[in-house]
Amino acid sequence: MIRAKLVAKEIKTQRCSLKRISLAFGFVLVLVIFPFVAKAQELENTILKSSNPYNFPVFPKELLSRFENHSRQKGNLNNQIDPLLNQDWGLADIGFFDSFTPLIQPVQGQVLQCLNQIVVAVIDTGIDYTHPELKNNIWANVGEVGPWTAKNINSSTCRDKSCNGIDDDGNGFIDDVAGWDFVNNQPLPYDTHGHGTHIAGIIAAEGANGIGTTGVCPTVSIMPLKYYDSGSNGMNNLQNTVKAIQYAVRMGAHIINYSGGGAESASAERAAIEEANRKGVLFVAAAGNDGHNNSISPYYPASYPLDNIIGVASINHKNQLLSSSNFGTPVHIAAPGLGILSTIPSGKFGTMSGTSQATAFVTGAAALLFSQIKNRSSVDYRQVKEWILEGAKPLPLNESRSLVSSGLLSIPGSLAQSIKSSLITQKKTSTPTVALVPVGKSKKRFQE
Ligand SMILES: [Ca+2]
Ligand SMILES: [Ca+2]
Ligand SMILES: [Ca+2]
Repeated sequence: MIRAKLVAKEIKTQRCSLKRISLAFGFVLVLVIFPFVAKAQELENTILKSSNPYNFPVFPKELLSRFENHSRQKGNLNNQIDPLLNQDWGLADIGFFDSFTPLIQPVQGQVLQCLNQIVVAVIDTGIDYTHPELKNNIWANVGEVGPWTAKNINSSTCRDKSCNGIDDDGNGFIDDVAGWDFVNNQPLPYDTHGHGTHIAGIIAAEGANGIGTTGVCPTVSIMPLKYYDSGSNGMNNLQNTVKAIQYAVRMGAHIINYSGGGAESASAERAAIEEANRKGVLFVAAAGNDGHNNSISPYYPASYPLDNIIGVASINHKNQLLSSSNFGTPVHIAAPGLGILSTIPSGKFGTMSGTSQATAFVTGAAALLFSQIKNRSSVDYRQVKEWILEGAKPLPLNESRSLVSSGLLSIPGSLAQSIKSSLITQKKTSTPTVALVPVGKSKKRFQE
């Protein structure tokens, strides 16, 4: 109750309306750019509706069977080219193809892998967990899976903890088998907006499966946490944000990706991120899409002075800051954020723009770096944040504005930092080799 009171107190400010405007602005960008979607590949994806009152899809059968087996076997690449990869200028810009991909022959004789044990909480509009690029990378709450039999065997058709209406792991959430929908307070965090699915794809779209594109860390686990709904008011969005952060920390996320925010701080939100800090959880946050200097006009949560936060600005394909992107020294790093191709609900692909997309690139890079650490129990986010910031590339100097405190996200740069540390595992192994169409030679050049 104290938490609700604290949150309510903060709501007296303009924070909440700003928070809504910020995300609404992102949605406008989506609408403007959505004609590109017509060029994108569409996939058949039959969605089975469950019996929940919101008519959200049930979890895919493959997902549930994987849960039941308690097996997280992933990374079995079927070695097919992802057909939209050459449209993904953001991956090329951050040097993804130079140093890490399960798809191409390693440049430096070593192959880096993303681990499904690394969990990234995506606190957003939900995720289309049925999307063929994402369904194999959805986090599993092992405390809510496994055989279950009702005392009266005829009283229920459910035979699994995921559907028994019981909070089997005692975390306060019933049947939260794959995250939680804080908007509707139920266990199917489905995305009816599109934003969260897009973010999840940038981080973890499955690689080398012959579909769409690939995420920066294509086998990492994504924990879907739905906090935002365009029909909800700002107070609810903020309260749901706090609950989602607390859930992510409690359930063992290593990284939290958050694209929302506003001009006013909220003590409950800050406290939740401080708790994440104490637990060693990295919090990657969008710098905001207002085009202002965060040194003068802070944007929260990105601007809380907590050392587990990485604030992210957005750039175009010329490495110039977007006019819509917030900037200034409280912002740590910049990443691609214009016309970014990724997954959208119902098995589709499309482009979206903003600091949200840039944030997801940094989160993917953090997941990649976490995956390389030999002994994660002795290393936390501080090391990963240091590698990312110290490995950044310089941004163009002709900008009149003070940009960000480090520079542009660079996968090779951050990996070079990590290798120096001797905390990572370097592997030499033979790997699948697939010829890619170099991004620079693609006829489908990105157009601003
Ligand atoms: Ca539970
Ligand atoms: Ca249950
Ligand atoms: Ca793919």
